[in-house]
Amino acid sequence: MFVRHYGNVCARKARPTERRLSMNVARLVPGTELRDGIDRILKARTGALIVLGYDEAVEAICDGGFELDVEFSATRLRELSKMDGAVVLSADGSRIHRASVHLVPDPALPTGESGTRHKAAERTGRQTGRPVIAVSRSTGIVTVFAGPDRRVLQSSETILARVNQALTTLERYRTRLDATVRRLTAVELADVATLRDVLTVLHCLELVHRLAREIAGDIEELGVDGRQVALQLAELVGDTDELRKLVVADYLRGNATSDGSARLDEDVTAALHSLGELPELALLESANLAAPLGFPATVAALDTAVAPRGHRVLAGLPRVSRAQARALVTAFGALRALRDASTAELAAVDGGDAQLAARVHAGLAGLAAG
Ligand code: 3AT
Ligand code: 3AT
Ligand code: MN
Repeated sequence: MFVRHYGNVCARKARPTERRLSMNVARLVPGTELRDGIDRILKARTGALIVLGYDEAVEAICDGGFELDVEFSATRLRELSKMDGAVVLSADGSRIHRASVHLVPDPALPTGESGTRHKAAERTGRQTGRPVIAVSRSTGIVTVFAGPDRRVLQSSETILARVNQALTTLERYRTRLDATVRRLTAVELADVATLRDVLTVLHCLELVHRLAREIAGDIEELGVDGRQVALQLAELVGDTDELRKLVVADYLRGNATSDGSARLDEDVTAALHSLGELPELALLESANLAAPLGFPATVAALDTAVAPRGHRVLAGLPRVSRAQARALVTAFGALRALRDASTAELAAVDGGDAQLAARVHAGLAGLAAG
């Protein structure tokens, strides 16, 4: 049974702690003053220890140094980092509070670091929960510590290389998706769609969706350096999020969803959520995508004949609004019925009129003709 297989895979699903630091990294992306300051420190090869936030918990472990309370600037940070010790900034990085501080965190706190700067950074991050940035003088590696998390800040070149590779993969997924969608339309109009056809499309959509989300995370980290790739991502993703909803709305099986009722939106959202929860490995077996749609997750069920409600095909027709498409699906219940309807029957639908009926009629006939 797939269910057991799925359960096993589930246990292995783990999010690396790296991702959880994204909030803090937002202040450090290229284009921000703080990142500019870090880049200058890297060029000057002085190394640095920077605490983001000056509250009682931080103050309690600050020894010596001097108070500044001046506005932050990249050059000031660089000059202050030439001295021994840490620089303490406000939480938003807009002010420099203290410099040349010796940090004295609880030595009992665990640390996997060996150098004194990095030990102090990790322990200070743990003790205060504040992000602490260690710029290594010897290796040029920038590490951010916060609470139990640790993350290495990557250069834009490194991230861009990864993003570009992922975009190439996404392009491949997208090409395959488009082909499977065309095939789905063809079998839908020929009344020969099977669950397999639907799941093949959903599988491609899920791959696109997941990879796109991963890329988006990287792009966020690129700050101003990510503008170009952000455009590329948007173009490749296109309207696939809408497409996911439409495919699920077309085939979701359940009592409340046989028409275009308001409950459908909730049920579609829930189904998409379940799809999103499937572990990466479960996606390899299309049958595993059946359960969120309300079908049995078995290989045998893949050959089940299915018929779409018509949401997706109607959405693809020119000048048919969402509301009109909804009303049509509610009235006819299935794409087949819509296609067999006369223009007079189509026009009689809520919010419909002769022009809309003619457009839908001609549109469906055109699609069926290929
Ligand atoms: P220099 O005059 O720069 O040699 P300093 O007193 O300014 O000495 P630094 O803060 O520059 O000292 O630290 C230099 C190195 O000394 C860094 C670290 O490897 C070592 N060090 C500093 N404090 C400790 C300590 N508490 N335990 C072990 N090693 C330490
Ligand atoms: P590098 O990779 O060499 O930059 P590290 O972790 O090996 O860092 P070091 O022992 O070489 O650290 O110390 C380098 C400097 O870090 C010395 C001092 O300016 C600063 N530093 C070390 N410990 C502290 C501390 N507890 N508070 C403030 N500054 C510190
Ligand atoms: Mn060192």
